[in-house]
Amino acid sequence: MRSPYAIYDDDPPPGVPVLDIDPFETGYFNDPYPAQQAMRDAGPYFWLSRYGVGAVARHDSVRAVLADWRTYCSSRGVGMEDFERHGRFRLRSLILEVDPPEHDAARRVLNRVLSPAVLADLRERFFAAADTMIAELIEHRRFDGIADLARAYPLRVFPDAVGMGAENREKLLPHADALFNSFGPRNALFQASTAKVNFEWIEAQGHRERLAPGGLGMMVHEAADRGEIGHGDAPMLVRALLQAGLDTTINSLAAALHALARFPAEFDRLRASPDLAKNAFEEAVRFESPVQTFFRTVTRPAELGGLPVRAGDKILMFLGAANRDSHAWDAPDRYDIGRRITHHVGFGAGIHGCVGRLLARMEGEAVLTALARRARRILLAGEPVRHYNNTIRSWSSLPMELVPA
Ligand code: HEM
Ligand code: OVM
Repeated sequence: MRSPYAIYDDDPPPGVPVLDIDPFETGYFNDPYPAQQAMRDAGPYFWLSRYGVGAVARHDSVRAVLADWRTYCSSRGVGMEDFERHGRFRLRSLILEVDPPEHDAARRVLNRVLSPAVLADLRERFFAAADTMIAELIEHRRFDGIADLARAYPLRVFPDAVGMGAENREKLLPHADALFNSFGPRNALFQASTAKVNFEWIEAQGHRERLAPGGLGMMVHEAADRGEIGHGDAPMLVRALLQAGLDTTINSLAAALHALARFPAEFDRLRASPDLAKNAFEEAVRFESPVQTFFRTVTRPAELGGLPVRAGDKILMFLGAANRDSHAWDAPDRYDIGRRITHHVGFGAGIHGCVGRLLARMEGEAVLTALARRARRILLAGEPVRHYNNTIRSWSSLPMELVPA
């Protein structure tokens, strides 16, 4: 069956298995795991007939696509739409939606702006804010893991780190929701979320006069002063930080809280060794894969696991399915904070692999370290409520209780 939101009607190349799964509807979001197993079982490459696009879900296939940017490009968009055939939803990202050589300069600048040396200066503030927030929540005992922690903590530290003005920070959230919906089909989720936002607002937040001195945003402008990127490019790279840096960390913190509550033995391990906080966060990114999918566009004929790949086709990469592939992990459906997880693809991989991952990990380490020190138990105190998004695996509510240590 074709989706009413399909924008391609191509048949698959010969021999490529066909699946009738819709990975952008609420039934899938509620429980994607059986469908992800079927996708991995189908083969190294398969076709999603509802949308007329190719897809990869096995760990080795997803890594192969991520590693080969010449064949699987980003410059025609990393959502379902092909920039060469369709209108564009917003101004092109100068880092996410470009290939080398255009990608190189922007990436070099953001690598430096989000480098260990820069983040070291933010570390104390990030850890102090997390500790204060957890101490307050423990006094309340019961709270909402999303509104009061997973969302509140990044909103407290991240816009400050970028140097954004004090007003309207919460407006970043509906903008991120709309953007991450826009990578999928133009379905009801997309329509409802984009009706609420105006992308000129977030573009304006990247302008120099809005940014505080010493922040990550101003560092992007200073790189333009040194000629490393054009002056016109700086606001757009600040936009990239604001668009990519909040919803992702919110939902990975949510994933970590949910997993630690569901796997109490893992929380006990974390309490016994708070230095596992960093790995516990990383494992939550593997386990839940807050960024579930991105597309690529095929630039030239190729093959994946012996199956033919046709130039011009779109390919959907299931990062979440790859992160639970039993060929890559022992007991992939187990949240295990001691696991060696260097090969997960929750942050992508290759030239577009997440440039903000050190900052994300610092937030995760700060929150989980504070929890490990101050809480004896972390419990679900009610039914979690999902928030649906075409790209992000998300919660709108996570009722929790913290028992003091
Ligand atoms: C790229 C996930 C946090 C900024 C990516 C990609 C993924 C990802 C999967 C690859 C996109 C692709 O291959 O097309 C995540 C997750 C995060 C996170 C799961 C939180 C746990 C952040 C933060 C920032 C950020 C905090 C900014 C401070 C970016 C940017 C790119 C990117 C700018 C594009 C990089 C490029 O194209 O070279 N992220 N991200 N991300 N991320 Fe993150
Ligand atoms: C960007 C951007 C936006 C959203 C996500 C992202 C995960 C990058 O505007 O460059 O990477």
